[in-house]
Amino acid sequence: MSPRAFLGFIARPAACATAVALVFMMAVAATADTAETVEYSLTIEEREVNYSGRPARAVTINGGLPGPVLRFREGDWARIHVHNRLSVPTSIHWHGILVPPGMDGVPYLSFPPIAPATTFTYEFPIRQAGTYWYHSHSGLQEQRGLYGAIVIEPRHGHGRVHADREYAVVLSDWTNEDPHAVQRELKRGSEWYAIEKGSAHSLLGAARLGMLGDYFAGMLMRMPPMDISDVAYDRFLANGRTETMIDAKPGETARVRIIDGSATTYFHLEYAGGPMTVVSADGQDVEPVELKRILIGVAETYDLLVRVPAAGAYELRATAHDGSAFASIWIGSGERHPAPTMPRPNIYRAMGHLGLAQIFSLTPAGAMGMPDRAVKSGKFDRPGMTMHMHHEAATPMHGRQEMGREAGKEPAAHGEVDDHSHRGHDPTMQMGAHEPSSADRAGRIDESLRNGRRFGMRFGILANDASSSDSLAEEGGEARPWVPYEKLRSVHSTAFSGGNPVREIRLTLDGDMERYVWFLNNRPLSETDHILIHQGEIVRFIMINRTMMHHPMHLHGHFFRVLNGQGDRAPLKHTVDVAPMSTTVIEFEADEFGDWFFHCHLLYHMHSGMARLVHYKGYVPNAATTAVRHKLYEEPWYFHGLAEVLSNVTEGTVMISDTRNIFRVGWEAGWQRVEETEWETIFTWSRYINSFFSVFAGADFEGTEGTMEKVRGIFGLSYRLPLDVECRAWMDTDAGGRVALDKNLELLPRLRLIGHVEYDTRHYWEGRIGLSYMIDKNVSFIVQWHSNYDWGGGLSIRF
Ligand SMILES: [Cu+2]
Repeated sequence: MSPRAFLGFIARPAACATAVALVFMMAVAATADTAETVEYSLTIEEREVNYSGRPARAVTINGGLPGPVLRFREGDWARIHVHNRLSVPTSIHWHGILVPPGMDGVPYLSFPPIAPATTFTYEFPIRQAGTYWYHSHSGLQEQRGLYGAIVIEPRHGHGRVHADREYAVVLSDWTNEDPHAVQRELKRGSEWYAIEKGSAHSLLGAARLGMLGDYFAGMLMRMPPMDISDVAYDRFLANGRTETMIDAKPGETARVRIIDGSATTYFHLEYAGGPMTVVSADGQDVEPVELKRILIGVAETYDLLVRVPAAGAYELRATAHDGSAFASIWIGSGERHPAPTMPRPNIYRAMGHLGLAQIFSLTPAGAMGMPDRAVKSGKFDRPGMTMHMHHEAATPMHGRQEMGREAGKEPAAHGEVDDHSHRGHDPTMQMGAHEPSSADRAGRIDESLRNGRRFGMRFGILANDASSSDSLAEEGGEARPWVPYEKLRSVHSTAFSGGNPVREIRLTLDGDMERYVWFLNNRPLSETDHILIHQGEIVRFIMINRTMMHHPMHLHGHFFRVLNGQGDRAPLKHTVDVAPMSTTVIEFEADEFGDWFFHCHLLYHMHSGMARLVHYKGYVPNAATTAVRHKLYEEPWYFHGLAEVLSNVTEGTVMISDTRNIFRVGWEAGWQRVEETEWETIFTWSRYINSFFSVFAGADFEGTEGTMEKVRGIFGLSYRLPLDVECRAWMDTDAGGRVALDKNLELLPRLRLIGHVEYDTRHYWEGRIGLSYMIDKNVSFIVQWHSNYDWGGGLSIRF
């Protein structure tokens, strides 16, 4: 071990020490210049871990989660041997590191993945300094722990700012569930995670906040209920622990390199010992800026200077963006001083502007107020908010308006901010009015608050509703700030030298929370070829988010300028948050010839289609990669079903689906108040067009007892009407037809009203209405009146 590497080793936080001790690290004096070859050996294998009192399987690197901190100096030559001891292929991507395209680690795109029981050696020059990280790009391994920090010292000296010590901290989210089960749960459109993490929506919840207007406006416009994140987690981790210690000396200045290595979680950071000074973002130096609260997006990094207080341990708290739980980094030692509790997000606030055009729009994009033709005309190309926002959330607009000018666009027509003055006086909305205490006087933190699923066990009527928190605040306001991009200013000019042709690429970010499909320009990766760019041109991506979620968009192999109102000093980043219903513009010089991935860094979004291949014209990957390239575009099929078994009737569906195709078998059979059991089975193949609209064809079988009486071919369509009423209409081969309407209404987080009515041209009206109460993830209790079979009760089982 070289002296430099050894110093790096001892300065590391204790949490990593064991993992690091296992690293076989060797620095060899290289022949040319002073460049050194720095060699690491990383072994990937499964291990049992226990974060919540229950054992679970993790994927570890050299036995650790996270893996060891990889340290280099700018100008080094990196040689990293990756041994795969899993039973499935793996890969490691060096996030934010400028590497040759074949070393980037994206399976089927950069290289064939690393097969089980084999070793792949990555080699590349270190061309930069700063804080970065690495993670698996195979399957969902990143969710299981396959990630770690990279720290690169500048070639000369110790950088621009002084710090007595430095620490790398990888934040992450942990679930005991198999991540594939998580993805499947998301695909079946379950509300269970929202209940578990206390962010469910309901009619009574809206009423309690005096926000029924927003609730029904959202429903009228068919807006999906807003949520900050998709998954409920068991724990949030800092360097693989719920609490990690930084044992700095009193009065010192510590440089904390924060890396958000989560699969899906943004964090709010706040330090009990005072404001934090951001000195670097995504590894690139920025002019120091002091901030009290910072929102960090998935896959981003920030270097923060914090002062170690004269006495005591002060908490640097990383609170999950959805407010469900947090991880703690204690700085210093002695008496503990916890950071304040963040107010939870008020996700009842409707984001759109209620208008007739939106209510009666035919497409989801139109209902969001951002129809395709308006997007194509360039109406949403300026960075910043695209929609009418409520006043609290509009604060960052000032900075963002400037951006419009910078990008050569018209300044924003100032958002006609709705005043909705009656709302501002709701006591529950006062930010930080009284922050519930998460710690007692001795600084002990209630351990249960670290469990992001704790609301799943609460059965009080509003216990798991988004309105149930003691303190709520608007997104983007002072209490719950958005990402701090407006304040980031590069230490040097990042302007391009000029004269190069500019290529503008407009990308809408689209999605459907219910089917859990995520798109760029309304298409998943599997339906696309690539984004073509040319060496030497300036490429500008205009990203227009038409969803209610944040998407951390990451471009491999490049740094891009984020047009944030800082002109020539626009910061350079590798990952950028695109806020809900807003536009973010980035630009870069195409000088890294190759094929590169561009995707949302929310793991389950990427795997549901929100990704593209960016291809330099003329680039040809090696033969082994070309041979497997088609696998990049493969998509999995998901199977799930629902069976209702009541005392008078049984109904259900079983389906298998990919992004566009849904094969479904549905049945209904009733026996109460009729002489013989009547049954119907319907087979359909649906083609999904968008979240409102799909078309289908299939066959309808009807009979009584053991006799089949009718078989008809059917074809029709499904459409979502305003107020979220699902309409299904079909014609059949006997010249008949049927129209059915379905409506669900969440009265309480666990209790929903279910209604169904249908008319068949041949013989009948049929209807049912009832209540369904969600007991857990897979079981609900149902009481229902059916027009043919009268009252009944029973269970609904999801599988
Ligand atoms: Cu996303």
